[in-house]
Amino acid sequence: MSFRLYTYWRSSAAFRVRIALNLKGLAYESVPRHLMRDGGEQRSREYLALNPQGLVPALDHDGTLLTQSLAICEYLEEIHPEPRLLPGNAAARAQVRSMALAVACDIHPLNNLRVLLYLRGELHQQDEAVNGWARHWIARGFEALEQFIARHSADGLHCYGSGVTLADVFLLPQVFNARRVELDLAPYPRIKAVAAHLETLPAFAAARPEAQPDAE
Ligand SMILES: N[C@@H](CCC(=O)N[C@@H](CS)C(=O)NCC(=O)O)C(=O)O
Repeated sequence: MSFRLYTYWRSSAAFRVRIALNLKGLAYESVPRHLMRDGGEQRSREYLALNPQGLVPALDHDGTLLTQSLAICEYLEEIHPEPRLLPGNAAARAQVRSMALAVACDIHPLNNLRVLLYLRGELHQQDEAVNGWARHWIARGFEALEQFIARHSADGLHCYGSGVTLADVFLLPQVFNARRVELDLAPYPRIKAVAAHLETLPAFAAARPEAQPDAE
């Protein structure tokens, strides 16, 4: 069984998959694609042939190519169920997915590189306005996630219950993005407490951007 992960050290979507692979104890080869160099290696003809969306991550598992971080994480959960990242109960699973999707569908896409480049380029916005945009949409998402954690966390250290789930796998990379744009996290004490705990876990620590072979 061999895994090749098309990744970029700062990509929060690739960060999610790195965490999931680490949690499952699945070794993988990193295949970095630099998102800025030469106009973005994710837009090269060779990479678009793998992922027509021109986004990282993509995971090659023994010749099967998978894209979209949530689909990849759920695939890993299905082929390698332990440790479980989705609860056994249908309602609980939906609630965990709901938190992961709040990040993947509602927060992150508005702050993705190509969106920020469009704001800077075609819409002629300055860095401060672009960073303000990123902070605004992360803050809106975090306000809701703070309430979800209040509702679902059993220990204040995890988004859901008292163990790691896909909600945590998706939250921590978004917290890294929030720090990058200097969002004040003080209004989100529950998110801060969960993130502080997750950062102590080896699977999360090994997946962080600075620990990647292509980190600059
Ligand atoms: N929904 C996708 C998002 C993937 C994505 O947006 N990846 C970013 C890096 S975090 C990317 O490749 N951006 C390149 C670009 O915007 O050109 C997923 O979850 O995999």
